[in-house]
Amino acid sequence: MTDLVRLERNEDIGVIVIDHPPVNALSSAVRQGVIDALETLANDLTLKAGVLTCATRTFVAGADIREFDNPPPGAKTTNDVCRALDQSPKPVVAALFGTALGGGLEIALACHARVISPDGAVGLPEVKIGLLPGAGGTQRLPRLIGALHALDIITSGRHVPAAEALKLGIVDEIGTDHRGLAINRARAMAQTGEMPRVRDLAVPEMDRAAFDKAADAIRKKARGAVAPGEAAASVARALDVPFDDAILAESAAFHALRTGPQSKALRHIFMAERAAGKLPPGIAADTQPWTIRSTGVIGGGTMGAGIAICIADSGLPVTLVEVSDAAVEGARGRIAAVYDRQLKQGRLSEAEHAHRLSRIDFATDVKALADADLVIEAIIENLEAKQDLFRRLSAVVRRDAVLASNTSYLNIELLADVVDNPERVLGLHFFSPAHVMRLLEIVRPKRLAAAGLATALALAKRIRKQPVIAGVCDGFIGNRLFAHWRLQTDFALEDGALPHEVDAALEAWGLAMGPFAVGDLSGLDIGWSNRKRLAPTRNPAARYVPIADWICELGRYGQKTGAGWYLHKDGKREIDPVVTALVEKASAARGITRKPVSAERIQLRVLAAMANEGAKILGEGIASRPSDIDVTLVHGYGFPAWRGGPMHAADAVGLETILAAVRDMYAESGPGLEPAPLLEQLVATGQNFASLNR
Ligand code: 3H9
Repeated sequence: MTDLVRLERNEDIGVIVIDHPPVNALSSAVRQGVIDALETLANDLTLKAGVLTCATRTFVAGADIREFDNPPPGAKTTNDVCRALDQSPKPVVAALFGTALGGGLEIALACHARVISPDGAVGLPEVKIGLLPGAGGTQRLPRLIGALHALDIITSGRHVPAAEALKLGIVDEIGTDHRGLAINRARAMAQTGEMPRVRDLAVPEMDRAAFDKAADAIRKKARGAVAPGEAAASVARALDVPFDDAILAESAAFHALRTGPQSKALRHIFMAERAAGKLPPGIAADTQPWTIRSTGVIGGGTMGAGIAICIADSGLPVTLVEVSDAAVEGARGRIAAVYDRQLKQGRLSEAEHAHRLSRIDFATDVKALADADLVIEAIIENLEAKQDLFRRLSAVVRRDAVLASNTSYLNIELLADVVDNPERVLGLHFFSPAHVMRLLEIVRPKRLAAAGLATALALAKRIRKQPVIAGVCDGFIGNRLFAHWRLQTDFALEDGALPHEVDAALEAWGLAMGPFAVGDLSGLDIGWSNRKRLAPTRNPAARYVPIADWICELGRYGQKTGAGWYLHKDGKREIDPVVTALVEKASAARGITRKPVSAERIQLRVLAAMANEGAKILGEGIASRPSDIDVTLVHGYGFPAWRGGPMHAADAVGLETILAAVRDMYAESGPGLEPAPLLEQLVATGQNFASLNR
């Protein structure tokens, strides 16, 4: 046995305890330890049966992700652990609690029975890191609960709560004393000689056509991600191939995914998410956050209402302040609409619906926030208006109350300037819809106290957001990169592509929806006014169509008619011929012949422009590490997670290629696209962005 696994004795039952904090990941040493403990259990005549459980806060949360890049040679595999359980001469019962995930659930499925604590959950989340369950999960789960349920759990990667796990038959019993229950069950099984092995069960009868249809739908929904389709194919083998052959095929598929680019990118995002949630270098890791018990939100528009919902969902009370009774009613209606929909969809119980609504109070005077520990403003995006509000707030709230702005662009230093005690002022930039989008940019003015930053990180965790810390600049991390992304898609139109071709190129690359289709949804008129703000800065001496002209024309057309780029027919979109006609008219008026632009060029230029701006953001210290930029774009802007974010994707393409594309774009378009000094330096020294992650 290793230090990480011990065998405790409860009379005639051997309790194997994995003790590998923080989440009891199945590292090679743990796998060896469990195999050794099973051998001791088998050989010890005083022991009649075994229990497999863990110390600390959770059952095994999966294989150790940190070993995936360089697996220790010759180490025992998780399949070896499952095989040892299958071959055990004595029954072994898994005592689950916390989250039994991935390889953790797989070893539990190889046990002879499973019990779970009421607040526990199980799951096979491997697809989320670009893998499939590689230790029998795709074979044992269908045998236990049927192939259709297994397909859902494995390809969604969702956590299955204890009660559902019992209903489905993944576990045999629920109880608060999971260890005691498992010991009793193991003893009873030893007495009856009952030792059911999941591998020996036949997959329950099912409608094969329904399964194939579901598997097809999963492949289509994956948008370029390979793991869900591979996982579905592996589950299908449970229906078609003998167990041992299917296990070999599952293992081969797992290793192919593990060494492939998508899983590497998704593992990078997994680690990046956790790094982004920690205090940055230069701040003591043990800095204590201030306590947040009561909160206020000012402004009850779409953003303010969404933010209030996030806070109420987390169990904290919130007072929402609006300017008038009528505006309060508007905010109340927006919030009720969200909760009513969740109730109707069965995502909230009647009681929870009432609780959440009861946590939100409304007021029309900021004086209602006199006792708040944290206030987030979400009023109009206007510096003077926000400064005026912060001045008024400063006179009302406690001196130690945190004051946050939800601005997406404005200089938060200028808000800190107008309040008493500027060390408590910061940005909390939520994304729309705030109660859905996971990203929270925490914007850190220079004077912000370390404890203020710790408070923002603690709040993010509490309201289940993915935090990323950004410095103060126009657009912070996300919008600054996004502006470059959008600019390149506009330039692609000038170069000769049509909106649907740009959308298709980026959707083929993995984006959920191309930028013009997104504009279509938000309305061409809105797209138009945004674009005026981000007016293309292309070199006026260049030979291109000043795109703003015809975009404005289209904007006017959209405003007049409510039309977009596309016509929507039978769920399919088709470019509106008016759009093509306008583009051609604008080009002809300038004597320009439009030429096709390849999808590859659009994809490379969009990526290169983002990576270049990302390098500038790093050089200026706005982001602490490239991986923070990746997390921002993945969680706030629909960048495909399986590409690992723009900085990881740029590394994958090769920084030399990226820099060459940036130089070309700069030559054509001029200011704004200067190659970033950091990018040039990385290329010159043969390094990549990953080398800067810490
Ligand atoms: C797998 O099992 C393959 C199998 O099929 C076998 C095939 C042969 N490994 O998230 P947290 C660390 S694939 C290593 O902040 P929470 C994490 O990095 C795996 N480390 O806590 C962090 O470290 P640090 C399938 C791991 O309470 C610390 O634990 N399993 C692993 O918010 C705390 O994590 C998964 O994909 C790991 N597997 O959430 C599950 N997991 O403190 C992935 C966590 O240094 N894990 N760490 O930053 C999770 O979903 C969440 O971490 C969990 C806890 C829900 C468990």
